[in-house]
Amino acid sequence: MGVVNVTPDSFSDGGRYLDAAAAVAHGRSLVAEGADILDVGGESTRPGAPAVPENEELRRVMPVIEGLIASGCPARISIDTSKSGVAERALRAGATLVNDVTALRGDPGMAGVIAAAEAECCLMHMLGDPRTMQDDPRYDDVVGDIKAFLGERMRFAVEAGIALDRILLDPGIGFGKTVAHNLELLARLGEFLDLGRPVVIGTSRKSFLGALTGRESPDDRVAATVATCVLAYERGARIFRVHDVAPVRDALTVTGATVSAPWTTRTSTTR
Ligand code: HH2
Repeated sequence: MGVVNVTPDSFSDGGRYLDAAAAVAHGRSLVAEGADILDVGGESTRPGAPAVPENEELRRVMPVIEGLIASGCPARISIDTSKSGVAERALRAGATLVNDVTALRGDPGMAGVIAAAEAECCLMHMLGDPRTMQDDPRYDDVVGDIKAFLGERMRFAVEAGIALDRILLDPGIGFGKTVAHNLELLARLGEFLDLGRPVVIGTSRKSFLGALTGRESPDDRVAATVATCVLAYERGARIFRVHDVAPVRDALTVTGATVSAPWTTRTSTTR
């Protein structure tokens, strides 16, 4: 899943693709690099980010979604929003997935919009909201607490009419988590497979990678991002929300081939 941020203030690429034509070209280049899904977003969720009014979010994302569809983009289009009005317009224009970082808690109309369109949805865990989430986040057991949360959100979504097989789950790396929380989530990511739905993981260029490597610029965290994606793949994640598609695609191609390699090359002498 390649990230197409149409925002002035996203933490790693804010302001780079504000112009719709530049964002469409960027999306197309991510598809050329191997993205199967493009996640188009018009509101930053970085810690402390200001809320964006609906009309402004629509003004940012709609020309990009329409431009991608008009250009015959072969990737699925995801709309990264927590507003039902934005999701509805995006789905009508051809998006097929709603990536809601509030997991259907932000807007009471969201679940109904997704259900009516028979769209897919990604339910992500966040502690609090982007303004407060990094203020001393605490858990009894970070994996157990988030699993329980995602299970409850999944039941809510199904009761609202969203088919179970349209639901994706994301533990929300960086959304109300310390560095230690993020590392434990990655190390124990396989436990989320118990919930029975595909696991999405979004580590791309995030600040915990900067804290670990000393890389201050998000642009310099690509190798660290690749390492987390390889690890997450090995733990069972299958959708990787990233800014740098080509290196992650190569790394996952090799990881996937290795993990699923048949052991037919063994001979009695090498055993
Ligand atoms: N992370 C970001 C935004 N949306 N969605 C999901 N499902 N999972 C994530 O981990 C996730 C997400 C933050 O990254 P980015 O879009 O680059 O930054 P910003 O929110 O500042 O636009």
